[in-house]
Parts: sequence; C-alpha cells; structure tokens
Amino acid sequence: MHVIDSHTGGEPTRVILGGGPDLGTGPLSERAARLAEAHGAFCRSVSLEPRGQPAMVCALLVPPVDPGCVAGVIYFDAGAVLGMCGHGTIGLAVTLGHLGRIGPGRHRIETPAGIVTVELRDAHEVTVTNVESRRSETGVTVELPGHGPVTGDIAYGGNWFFLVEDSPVPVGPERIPELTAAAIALRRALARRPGAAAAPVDHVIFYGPALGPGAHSRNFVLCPDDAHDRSPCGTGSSARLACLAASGRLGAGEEIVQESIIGSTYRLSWQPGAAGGVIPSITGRAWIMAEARLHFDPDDPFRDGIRL
Ligand code: PYC
Repeated sequence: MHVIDSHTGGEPTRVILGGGPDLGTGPLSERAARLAEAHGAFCRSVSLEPRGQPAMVCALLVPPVDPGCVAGVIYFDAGAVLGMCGHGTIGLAVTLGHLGRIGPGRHRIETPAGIVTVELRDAHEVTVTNVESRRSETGVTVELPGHGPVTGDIAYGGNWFFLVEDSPVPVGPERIPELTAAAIALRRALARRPGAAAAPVDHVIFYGPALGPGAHSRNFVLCPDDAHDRSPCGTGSSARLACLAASGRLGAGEEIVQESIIGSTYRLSWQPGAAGGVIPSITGRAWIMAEARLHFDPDDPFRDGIRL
C-alpha cells in the first residue's frame, strides 16, 4: 500500500494512494458508510501503532463522482470514518502538489460531506473553502462529573462538534490528560441526550485564551478515536465560525487566527452560505514527512494495529 505522510500544524495525514479496499461506486457518503461497516480492521491497521501513531488521520483516495474534482477522498481515524477533515485536506493538497498532480491555484475535491475547494498557494500553504457549516443548538448544558454543569454549543462543520467556551480545565498542553478525560465524559453525556442522533457529536472542543500575539483563542479538540488534534482542526474551526457568526461576534469576511493546543495556527474567515449557515475559509500549512509502502505480513501478530 503506497502512502505519503504529511503533517498540518503538527497533525498527521496519511494519504493512501493505492492498495485500499474496493468500495465500489456511487456517492462518497455511501462509499464512506461501506468503509465504516465492512473495513474497520483495514482502518485500524493503517492508522494505529505500529504503522500509524495516536493522532493519525488517513485520507483514502477514491475516484470522484464529479468529473470536475481532482480527487475523491474519504478520511478516517482509528475510531471513525469522518465526513470531512480540514487539516487532512490541507495535507492532501500539499501531497497532490508534491506529486505534481495539481499546481498552484484552485481545485475541487469531493468528500463524503460534499465538494470542498482548495487553493494551493505555494508548496505548503493551502486555503480550504469548506462545506456550509451551521450552529444547531446554543446553550446546551450537560453535567460533567467532578466539575459540575458545562455549557456549550452544538455545531456542524463537516463533522459534529460540542464547543465549550468556558473550559472546565485550563487549555494548555500540560493539561492534555485532564482535557481528554473531561472531553470524553462530555461526549458520553451528550450521546445520552434526547435527539442526539440528529447531531451525533463525536468531537469536543474547549477554548481558552490565546498565547500568541493577535490570536483569537487557543483550543483543545478531542477526536473520535480519543486522540487530540495537534492542529486547530479545520472542521472544528468551521463549526466555530458558524457559532461566532450566529452570535454576531464575527462578521462576514473578518479574519481571526485560531491556535491549537500546541500553538500551531489557522487563519479563519467566513462568507454567508445558501442555507443560512456559513461557508468557512481555513488557511494553514502542511509539510511532507515520508513516502512509504506499507506491508501486511499474515504472520505479523500486530498486523491489524495495537488497540491499547
Ligand atoms: O482538521 O477537520 C480537521 C480534523 C478532524 C479530525 C482531526 N482533524
């Protein structure tokens, strides 16, 4: 299996160029559902240790339905198949540029959540124009054992997020174990809410004060596999833009800088969407790290990955 690894603001993306499962044809949302239902062992074998690493997000290239797209892609981590992935799309654009498959300029990419646009600005910098994003609920309060009530918004940015502005744990790299435990407990509590199936939250974001000059805030993002995003999270930033726009705190075209838990940054802005939400723009930088062929020896006791 031929893969190229990159990182976007510290968050890894493994682009699978060939050798993945046959998902048939049809809409990418259906092919993504097939991947989730029938190929869990494949997803874990590529993303988990020893071949992968805890934060790994994989990008399986598939033929797009729309001939105007340069690629179709289905993202997954060890815990879930994702609707979209912002850092992964930045990594994918840089990888396609590295391969000479795209040049500088704008290109369309098909994902299970819809068609997104990438603008490859140079070898590293990419702006993603994401699918329309929206806040679905505001002021949702859930009980977090050991901390008390925690209030946040539920929003869609290509994946579903619970966004907590008043973090129950200070947002800093030295608090990652507590942030992770709190976010997992909140996600569990949210899953028990009536109506949870309509907005199946699998990512949780806590916000705290930015450390860098000029940045809007710093975040901690819990992903479906319980790893935290090292980047500011593209789909999470899209959900954040939808919340800021809905509460009148950020106007169309205004730009903010979002910091990740490790201090890497995205530049963010939005334009009005056709359905009343926002069309997010996310600008970030990615670097190629490795090009490899993965081997799956039938005698390898850890061929399908190590589940800790
Ligand atoms: O950048 O959208 C993102 C993302 C989702 C999960 C990890 N990164």
